[in-house]
Amino acid sequence: MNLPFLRNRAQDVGAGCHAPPQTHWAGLPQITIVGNPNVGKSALFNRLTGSYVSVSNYPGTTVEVARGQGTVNGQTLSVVDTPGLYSLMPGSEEERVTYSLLFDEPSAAVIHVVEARNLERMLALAIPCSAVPGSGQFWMVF
Ligand SMILES: Nc1nc2c(ncn2[C@@H]2O[C@H](COP(=O)(O)OP(=O)(O)OP(=O)(O)O)[C@@H](O)[C@H]2O)c(=O)[nH]1
Ligand SMILES: [Mg+2]
Repeated sequence: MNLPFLRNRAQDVGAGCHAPPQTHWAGLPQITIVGNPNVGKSALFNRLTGSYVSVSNYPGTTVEVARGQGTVNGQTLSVVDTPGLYSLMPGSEEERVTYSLLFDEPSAAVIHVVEARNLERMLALAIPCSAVPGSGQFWMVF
């Protein structure tokens, strides 16, 4: 995962790499990380925030929202990691958590993490996620 335009806040301010990521960073523009289960959302979250949430090669690792703070192009942002989902028609509790967050908390940017090997399956989520009402930019990260 190569994101040269992103700087880790841990490098900026010396935040602890194991700081709990649950604080709500009220008032900051929010970027919300979404995608299918097991595609690397939490790995990206950890990279952006310098926090640590569980990463494992097993779908359904993240079952609740994690929040942290990161810096993108010099701007401090609230970064949110979400449970994986297959569609915006929630069928499980984890999917409902992500669905509610997307619609209840408009994001400055939604980051859709996709696995390049399974693009066709991943892209089914891209169109609805890029069109969430109230959200700003839509980025896709491979
Ligand atoms: N090859 C490769 N593997 C990665 C990358 N990022 C994460 N992984 C691996 O992908 C697996 C899933 O990573 P997670 O970050 O837990 O994925 P997730 O999307 O948060 O998964 P859920 O919380 O279960 O939805 C782990 O085994 C990671 O080590 C990447 O950029 N490249
Ligand atoms: Mg996860």
